[in-house]
Amino acid sequence: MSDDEKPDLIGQIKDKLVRTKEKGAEEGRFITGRPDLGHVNRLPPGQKEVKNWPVLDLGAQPDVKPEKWHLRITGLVENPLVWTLPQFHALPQEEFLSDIHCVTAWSRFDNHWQGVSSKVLLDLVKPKPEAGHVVFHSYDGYTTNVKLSVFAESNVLLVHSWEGQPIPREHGGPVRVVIPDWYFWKSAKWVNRLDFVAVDQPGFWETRGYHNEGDPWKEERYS
Ligand SMILES: Nc1nc2c(c(=O)[nH]1)N[C@H]1C(S)=C(S)[C@@H](COP(=O)(O)O)O[C@H]1N2
Ligand SMILES: [Mo]
Repeated sequence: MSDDEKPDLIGQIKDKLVRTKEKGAEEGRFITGRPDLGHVNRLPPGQKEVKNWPVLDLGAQPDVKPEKWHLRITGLVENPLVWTLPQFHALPQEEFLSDIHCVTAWSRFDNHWQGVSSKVLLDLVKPKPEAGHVVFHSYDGYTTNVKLSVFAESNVLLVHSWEGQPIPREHGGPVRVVIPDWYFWKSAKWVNRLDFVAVDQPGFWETRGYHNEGDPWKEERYS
């Protein structure tokens, strides 16, 4: 290749760089967690980035057959309901990229989730004014609690897919919760009931020494 065929090389590289940054900006629309921190520091204090996805749970991974799965919404709501998996898939779907921060000090960036947003759920069930907290109940007996305001964040999803594939059983399939702004113990796997309550009910780990909230940026690990 002669030199006059290359004068555009820098231009091409610049174009590519711009396209990459544009793509990043587009993808950034899906990162509603902390976009402001996206490129500055996405690793909360005391965390290490991992590329794999560790499995953590109480040891028993329930085998919830898709045709048996259901989600019940109970407690202080105008419209209590039960969803089967086909009904859940028929709801408006959303995709998000978000980071996982586990209290055991690993973080995994840019997980691509698909599922139903908490907003869609809240619009349908309509929490009563007294409802201040949500307690997640799972098929393995696990429970965890968040304030209703935390559940209502726009990046909170009930997910059925990760990286375009159904969530594997060990990671909480058919459906798990993802609350990206909190440590991952708040993201219930194998979820089967959301209970809206007036008085906070600390869950499995919250009654065993974990913090009641769990903001990784404040290192709310243990209480
Ligand atoms: N149902 C259920 N959900 C759960 C747990 C559990 O034991 N049971 N463990 C929690 C904890 S402590 C963590 S760190 C994450 C781990 O999710 P992962 O195994 O998909 O990484 O799930 C959370 N959700
Ligand atoms: Mo955890």
